[in-house]
Amino acid sequence: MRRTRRASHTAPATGSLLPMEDRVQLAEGAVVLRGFAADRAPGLLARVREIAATAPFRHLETPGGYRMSVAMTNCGRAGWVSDRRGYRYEMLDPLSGRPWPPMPEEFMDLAARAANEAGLGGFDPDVCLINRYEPGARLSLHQDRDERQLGAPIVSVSLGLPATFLWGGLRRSDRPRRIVLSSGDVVVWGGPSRLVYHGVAPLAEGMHELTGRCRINLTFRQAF
Ligand code: MD3
Ligand code: FE
Repeated sequence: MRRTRRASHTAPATGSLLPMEDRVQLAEGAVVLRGFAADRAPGLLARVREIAATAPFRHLETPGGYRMSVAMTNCGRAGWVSDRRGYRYEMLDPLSGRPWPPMPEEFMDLAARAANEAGLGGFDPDVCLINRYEPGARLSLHQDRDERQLGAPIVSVSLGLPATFLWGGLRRSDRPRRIVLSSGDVVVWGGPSRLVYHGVAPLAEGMHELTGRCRINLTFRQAF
């Protein structure tokens, strides 16, 4: 049933400057803001490069012993990590033993404005997980439930090469819908959509003027 429902357009929150056709409601609590971060993309990517100079992108190991094809780093109060012992948030970067780089002002500002635009005020993320996809990299279906604040939304920002996002239901067996996310697209996942299974199909080969041969995804979370 869920997967046959069509995306619809919703009325913007008061004060919205976003045209109606650029706001697509996928489900209750899940809103795509097409191009919301497009004009800010170069600045955001400059901050990503600075973060990665201190906390480099790395391919984490899953608890089952596989190397993730997506490379990851973090900024903010803590960072999401995976290794043979499991998934968790860590205050210190295991590579350096030092705190993760602080969350840049531009990141906080964008995440809060996007949540507001989706009608969810008061979003106060403390973690930003940064994913880097090169052609072939993928993320298999999963739920994000390592955060203590499951009532808070997750805000995701896509930069660089487009990706096919897989968006399932509350059970792993629910067949996912496919949605292309392009550079500058922002998605807010809150309410009942917060715990849906989701993933990313293998990234197609390509070249983007801002990132070259890769896609960067920022996910803002309230983990504590
Ligand atoms: C829906 N990242 O980092 S962003 C992740 O494109 C992750 O890198 C993907 O899934 C990426 O965990 C997808 C969109 C997204 C992120 C988190 C969600 C959708 C979500 C959490 C709950 C529901
Ligand atoms: Fe996720």
